[in-house]
Amino acid sequence: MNTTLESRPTTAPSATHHDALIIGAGMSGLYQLLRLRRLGLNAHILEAGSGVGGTWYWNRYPGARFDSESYSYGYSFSDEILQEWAWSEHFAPQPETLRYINFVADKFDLKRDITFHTRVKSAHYDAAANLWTLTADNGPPHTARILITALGPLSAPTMPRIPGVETFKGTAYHTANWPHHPVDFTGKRVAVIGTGSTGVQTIQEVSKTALHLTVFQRTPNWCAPLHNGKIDDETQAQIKANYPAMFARCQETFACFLHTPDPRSTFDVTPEMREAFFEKLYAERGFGIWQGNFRDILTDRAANAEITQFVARKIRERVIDQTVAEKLIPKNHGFGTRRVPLETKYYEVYNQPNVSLVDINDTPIERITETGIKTSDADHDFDIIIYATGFDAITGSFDRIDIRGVRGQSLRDTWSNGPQTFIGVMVEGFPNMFMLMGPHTALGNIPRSIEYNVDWVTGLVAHMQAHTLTYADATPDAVASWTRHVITVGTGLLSNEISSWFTGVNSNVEGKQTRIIARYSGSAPAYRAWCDTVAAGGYQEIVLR
Ligand code: NA7
Repeated sequence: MNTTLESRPTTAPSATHHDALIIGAGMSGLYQLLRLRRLGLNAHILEAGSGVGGTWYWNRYPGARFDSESYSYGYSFSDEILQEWAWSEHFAPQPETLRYINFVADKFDLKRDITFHTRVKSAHYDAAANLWTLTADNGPPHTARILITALGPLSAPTMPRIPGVETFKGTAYHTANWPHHPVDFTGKRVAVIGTGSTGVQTIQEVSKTALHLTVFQRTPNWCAPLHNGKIDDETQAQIKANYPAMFARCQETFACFLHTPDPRSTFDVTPEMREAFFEKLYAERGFGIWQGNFRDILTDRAANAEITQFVARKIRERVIDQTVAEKLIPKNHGFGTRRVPLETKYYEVYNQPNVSLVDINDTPIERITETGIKTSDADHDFDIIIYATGFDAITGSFDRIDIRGVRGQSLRDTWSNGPQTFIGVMVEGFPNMFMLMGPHTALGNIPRSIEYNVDWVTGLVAHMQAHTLTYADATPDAVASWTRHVITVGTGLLSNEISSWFTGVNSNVEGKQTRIIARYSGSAPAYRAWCDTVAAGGYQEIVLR
């Protein structure tokens, strides 16, 4: 192979060397591997798990499934895959998604360039050699000219900081570290802590078989019906025939979902029309009620109050015990300002005799004991405790690796007051490090954003190859201006005024109690336009040599 980016290490002679190293074999890492391989680079993935899939490899908890339509979530780059793979449900369950990702990896023979069971601990840039050296929890160090982080924005699970967590003598799981064997809840007393979208999916499923399920809720979320269903043969044929149009639509919408905001404002229509529109959305599949609602529901408080009151009414109608209903209705944030969990009979679960809800604002958890959970007013005994307590999102997976740049500075310190990036892909002083789904990128329907991100990085790497360039670093001005832009675009959004993983807050992580603008919250088309302009302009915002 003869590429300009090919490089021989001058340091760490015992290290394994590649042209490019990718951390993570999830959907972004796999596609990036394929694209770099097609450029002729010797690219390699280091992956902590025993298989591919990232999010879909780790999150095997009961009930885990897509909240975006399956066919809008898969890779779009290969017609062959699109025609050969058939999704069974509108919102596929996790085992099917994991099979799909394995199918793609096998189709392109990607696994031969992946080292599994290898969790990267450090990545240090050596300025003299212009190389990155990575060390992992096992095996030799690895060196490469190019480092791609494909870590995933939701891949650093966090346990609650509750005294006694380690003392419980029953079985305990975090949803993102779920075992690979089935867990039987029959006849078991089960606790679930956490009511984000993971908790909601888990609760629905566990409540079907558990002897008793107790849900420990700190903040209720505004959930909306998923309306999942099997895909029949006729619909399957239509989906396969319409892929180009469907992906074209995803490229046009705000967040790459099939749904995009209605052009009308909430108060452009009469109260009757508004109610009818909300009813229609509530009866439709997927994120329509969140992503396809009136265009001002996430920016105008009065507009937001309308949809919020509508969904609150629905909860009151669906839950029999009105004391429980009131506990399930969020009081500190409006509909859609945090990630909306999609549900299938979630609220009805609380009408079952084998389910109870503990509002830990009323009766706080004091500690985990050997036999269960002690709140301020009772000792609850359990056989199984499930922690659906979420992730140190967006920056957490970076913080867990000791990443150091040109001056030996750590990325963690560089971002101590919030991330600073150039288009969410580069950080000044960390040359040749490219982030996929890093902070400040447009997330939305993640695989759509991943494909764009990977294509953009691949374009830059190809440009470097073509011009015999071996060094790329964003200028301080480019980083400052993108970071300012991200903050400007995010200002005024109601979702940036409430703590959640969207705003980088995690009560279980030291130093993550202050809200930051962690995501690019403009539209995906606007994000792509900015990035396309950079490429078309010859990458002037990047020092290339
Ligand atoms: P989330 O959405 O961050 O939810 C975590 C939940 O766990 C949430 O209800 C938290 O309550 C709760 N939590 C966290 N720590 C504690 C402690 N210490 N005590 C009690 N309750 C706690 O994570 P998910 O995994 O559900 O979803 C993450 C994303 O993955 C999701 O949005 C999808 O995009 C995929 P809180 O709200 O902080 O009061």
